[in-house]
Amino acid sequence: MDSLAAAPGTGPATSPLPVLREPRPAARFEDLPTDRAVVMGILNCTPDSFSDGGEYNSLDSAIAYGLRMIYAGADIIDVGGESTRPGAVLVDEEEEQRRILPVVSALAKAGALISVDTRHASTAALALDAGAGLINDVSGMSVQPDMVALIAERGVPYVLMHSRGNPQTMDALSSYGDVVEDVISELREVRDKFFAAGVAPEQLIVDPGLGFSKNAQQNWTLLGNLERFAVLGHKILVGTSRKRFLGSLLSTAGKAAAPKERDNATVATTALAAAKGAWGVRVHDVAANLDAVKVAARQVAP
Ligand code: PMM
Repeated sequence: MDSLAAAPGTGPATSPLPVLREPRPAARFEDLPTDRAVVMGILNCTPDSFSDGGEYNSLDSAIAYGLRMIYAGADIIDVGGESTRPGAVLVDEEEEQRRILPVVSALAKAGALISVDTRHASTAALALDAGAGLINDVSGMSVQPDMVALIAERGVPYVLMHSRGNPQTMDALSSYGDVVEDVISELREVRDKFFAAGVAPEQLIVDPGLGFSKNAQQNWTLLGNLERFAVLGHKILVGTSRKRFLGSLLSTAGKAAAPKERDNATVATTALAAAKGAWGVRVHDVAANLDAVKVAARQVAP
């Protein structure tokens, strides 16, 4: 993805990564910190993210970038193989799996807690087999029944993000009465499908899905009312990192700020979200956002 293409350390690998001789048990969801919000680092394994000419180098670069985020303090690495940007072309499941499974496997063997950003139950199942610890699904209202069944069967944590339609149709689906109430009630509707399949409440993490079938003002309203999502009774995850609504906020002479120019504003939204009780934030710049959640934890601590 373009937002990662020029990130530090993602250039061509000069030599392959060494073989990991002593795999470690992957970190467990149960052991995540509870005294501050959790930081989920974004690892988009789409061709334009690590395009350095060679398949092998792309894989190595993705793994190396994941390791860098672990060194920077990420609690979870969120690995995705399909761009979910508005208008993005959907990829088939085989291609998605080819992109992400070696990365999931390598980072899990290095001891990382991995979530997999996928709308496909087949990819989710293979990723869990490869060592992933949770599934992050942006399908929202369009969640597939086989995904619901898989989460019930495997008993793993699952991020239920609000969205309408798919990346190609979602921008046209942003008509709400009260955006906060509507998103909460639609999340409840989908959540109940998981309950009906036997998923336990503590397995579910809800996410308002900023930028997914929402315009800029709706994103700000959702962020400003994040604490109201507590009514659902689940952990709350938020993704603001480098999103378009930050680009338009930071416009210069009518031109939106580029994705990589949105990191400082992302840190500010992270602090706001964490102070409003978010369980976790999904971000590109791990180190800076980790600082922000630490600051926010001091604001809300007794
Ligand atoms: N945003 C994107 C992708 N996956 N998952 C969750 N849970 N929440 C989000 O807000 C979210 C997501 C799109 O952002 P990207 O293109 O920068 O990855």
